[in-house]
Amino acid sequence: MANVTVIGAQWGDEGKGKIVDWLAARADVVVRFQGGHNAGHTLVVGDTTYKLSLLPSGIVTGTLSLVGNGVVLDPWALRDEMTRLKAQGVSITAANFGVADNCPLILPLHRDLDGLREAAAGKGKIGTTGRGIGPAYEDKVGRRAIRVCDLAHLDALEPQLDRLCAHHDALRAGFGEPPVDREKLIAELKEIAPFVLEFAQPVWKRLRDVKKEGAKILFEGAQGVLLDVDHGTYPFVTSSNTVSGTVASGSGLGPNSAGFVLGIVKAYTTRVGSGPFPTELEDEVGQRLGEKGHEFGTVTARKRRCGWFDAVLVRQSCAISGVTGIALTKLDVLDGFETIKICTGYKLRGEVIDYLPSHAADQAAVEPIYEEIEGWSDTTAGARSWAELPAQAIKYIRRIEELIDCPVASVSTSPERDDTILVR
Ligand code: 2SA
Ligand code: MG
Repeated sequence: MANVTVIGAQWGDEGKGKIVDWLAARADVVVRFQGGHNAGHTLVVGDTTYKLSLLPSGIVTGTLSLVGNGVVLDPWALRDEMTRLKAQGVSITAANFGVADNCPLILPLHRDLDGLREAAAGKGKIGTTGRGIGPAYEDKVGRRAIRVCDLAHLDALEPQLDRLCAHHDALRAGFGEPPVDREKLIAELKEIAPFVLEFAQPVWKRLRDVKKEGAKILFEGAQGVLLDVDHGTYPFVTSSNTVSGTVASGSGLGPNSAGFVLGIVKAYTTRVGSGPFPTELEDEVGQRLGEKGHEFGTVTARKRRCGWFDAVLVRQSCAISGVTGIALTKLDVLDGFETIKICTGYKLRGEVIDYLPSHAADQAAVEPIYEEIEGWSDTTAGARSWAELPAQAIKYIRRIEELIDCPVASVSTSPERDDTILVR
């Protein structure tokens, strides 16, 4: 296996966790390159379920796991997650885990602001995970962030705190909130600093070194292409670039390191949070998909919105992210449907289009054009070879492949690690 980049090709929750876990066992290093603890990756290994938000999935298999500079890091959330995983028997040490020392930190004031804004936005809210992700990225780009490396220089933090607090105090005042409690913030940073610094390092350099030794690198994306801050359903997006191109800037290796770009694609569509969703089903069919697919957020336990497979969106995601092949997941959720619909195009004010337009109003106005195919009554759950799949299920997969203009590299038929069909 060469290097592999795993990204979500829909709105996240495509089942990346399972695929990444499977690939991690065959990689030497697993790297997170964007997002933060808004991600929710569920790994099922035997009888044990691991829920990861910030830690790269490689940690469960003991593979070297690195958090790249493109991530925004909440050190308290990191400590909690580590404590939880260690209690499940996972070993996490400075030998198998590292964080980039140029990672911006998510501070309590970021979480405050995320919550205040969402509460004030009412119906116009984004539906964020409330983890402070957006405000932390804003401060990074606004050159006011406190970064991991600053934790080793807390005595020299005053000028930075001035800039940071001037900005946040003004925003907080707008919400009728008191200014940032600087003393408290410094005390909290002092308390957490030794924990984070144990793992801090120039990750770009670590990667360069392991690359020289011929290490196979797995880049683990979070969320999905449709949540990308540039290419997604703006403004209903996350605040990072979720596309494969971020591998380079978010980890410090060049763009030629991405290797095989694997797009994870769910056999239907889900979305959590607000924003346009052309194939959304607000009827009993959507309900059935949600129940069969256990569609609840890993991090926030929010109910996910469900709908038919949208080939227009996935084709677009695959193109934007240079996807080499897709991993189709949760096929078994479609077992037993008499007919299954696939969205092949949109109608926008009477005109047929084959892509998702950029403007939010147009995205909300597109009407899906469906193609209907016969379903299958046999179960695909647990299938591990093509031979075990009903003919109609194979037809469905082949049709998806055709419509999205990208080959299917694997099909996943249950949350279990080994219930996977590799397509050669
Ligand atoms: P944020 O918190 O600023 O990143 O939220 C902005 C939008 O991005 C969406 N988003 C997600 N969508 C799906 N899954 C995500 N991760 C968790 C999971 C979510 C959870 O895997 O289950 O547990 O609820 C994720 N993270 C961010 C979010 O819904 C907003 O639409
Ligand atoms: Mg998820």
